[in-house]
Amino acid sequence: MNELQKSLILESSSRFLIPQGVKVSYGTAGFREDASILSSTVYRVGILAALRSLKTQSVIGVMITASHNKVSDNGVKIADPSGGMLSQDWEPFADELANAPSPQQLLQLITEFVEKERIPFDGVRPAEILLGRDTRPSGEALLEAARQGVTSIVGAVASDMGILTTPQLHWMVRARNKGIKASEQDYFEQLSNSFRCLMDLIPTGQSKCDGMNDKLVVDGANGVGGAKLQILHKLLSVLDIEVRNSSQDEGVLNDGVGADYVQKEKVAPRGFGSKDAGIRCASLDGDADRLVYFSVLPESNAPIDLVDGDKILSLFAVFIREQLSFLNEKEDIKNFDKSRLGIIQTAYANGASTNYLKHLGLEVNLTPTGVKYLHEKAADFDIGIYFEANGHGTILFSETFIEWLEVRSNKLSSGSKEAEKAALRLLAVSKLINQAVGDALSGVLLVEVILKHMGWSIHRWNELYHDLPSRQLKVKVADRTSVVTANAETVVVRPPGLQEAINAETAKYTQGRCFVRPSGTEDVVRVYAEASTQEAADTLANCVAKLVDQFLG
Ligand code: G16
Repeated sequence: MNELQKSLILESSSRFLIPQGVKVSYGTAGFREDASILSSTVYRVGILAALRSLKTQSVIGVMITASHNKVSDNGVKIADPSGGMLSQDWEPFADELANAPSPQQLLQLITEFVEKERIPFDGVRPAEILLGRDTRPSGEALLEAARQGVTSIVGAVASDMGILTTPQLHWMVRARNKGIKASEQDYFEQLSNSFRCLMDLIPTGQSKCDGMNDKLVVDGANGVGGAKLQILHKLLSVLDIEVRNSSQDEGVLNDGVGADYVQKEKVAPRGFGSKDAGIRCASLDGDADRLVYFSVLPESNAPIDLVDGDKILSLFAVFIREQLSFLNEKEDIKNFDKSRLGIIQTAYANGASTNYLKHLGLEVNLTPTGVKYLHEKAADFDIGIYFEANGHGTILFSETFIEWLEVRSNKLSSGSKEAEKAALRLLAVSKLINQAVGDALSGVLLVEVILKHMGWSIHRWNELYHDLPSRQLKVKVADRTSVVTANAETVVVRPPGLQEAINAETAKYTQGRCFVRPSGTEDVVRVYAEASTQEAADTLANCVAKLVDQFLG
């Protein structure tokens, strides 16, 4: 780095000093805090993104969002060249950078890192960063902080892509790096075109769901997703979608609405009630990277039948498996090896879903919470389907498998019609479902077309298996980082004795399962419990929450 570069960093970072006593950490999905203390963090992430862009010689994304968190929070996520989350080996640097106490120490850290990573500064393609934000009021100022961070690296270009869903920004980064058209309009066109293609491939006589109102009502969490879905909807005349709780409405972001609320509390979001009984409903989260479905029961307090991420995964798995079986019927495709289709879940996956998927003969893998872990594991397969129970997930297709499908779909046209259609369907799914990150908008379209393909109502879908009763709780503790877990978060290794106490409690319950882990997005320890009855799951969760409090309170 030359002297001009160094003085530029010193000068701009002096405008973004860290508030006294603030220490931030890179969590499950980047940095998240109360928005009022975040500008120095976001500014520094801007620098990091520009360095990452120079290192990879690719376009990088910075998304200002705190997703499912409350409206006064905000956060920042980085999209790597593939469109996925920032490579994990850069996370420690992100932590150090965000916490460097003074501009001089920040500069020293950057200088050392640039040398260690051999980040090229001269005679190379300049850094290029796409910036996006959700609808939070703090977003505009934080985006400006990110822009100033990016442009403190000489020659770096920051493009403000405006208000977007998180998955749209990840999609754009991926598209730009693949050299394909990457505007928001291109995103909508790719989704709507591949959706139409799948609709055209629905078997005749199957296009009406059995005994089901065809309308879908979507809760937009008062966030960015509702308005974007309305734009997408205009391109898709075949779908009957009503959006409620969109950002144009009066409600507060994620307050009594949204996928996180619906999935954790298992109740209808604001604006939904017994009048909606029997209608297929879905809920997005604040930045539209999560999706759950539900149907409201006729009782007056509007309880719901929840169709969570595990069931979306199961629906996708059934459909993909069916297409693979059509392909496998052809003699010349027998050279599939069995590991092509992989399923990825976390410990939050309902035990009944894991049993169901294994019963289908599928390979189920467990990773820690966080899309970054699930996505990485899914990339080991030709088709990797990953979902968290909270509704965050997608289907990844390997490049080689796509190429293989393209060749086969051409060859097959003279042979088996079913195999040809199956190849075309899989190709369309690979274009519809976001290959960069979980995306509620593409998820809605894929669920809708698969339900039509199967001729299934939401009730038929929900009957794939019956969830074991479960309960999730949050416990406020003095220092959540004192909980350390292992084995994909199923075992507590610190503080000593806590796991033994959890085991003793869990053993009292039929089909009991329980684990605890520190959240990476909120200042809490999360408790998850499962048992044969709701009462037992609630009691187990409450007892273990008390144990957490005793050990850490
Ligand atoms: C983020 C991550 C998800 C994770 C969720 C909760 O979601 O992307 O993978 O499941 O946080 O994480 P934790 O339990 O550590 O708080 P989002 O939708 O908030 O970005």
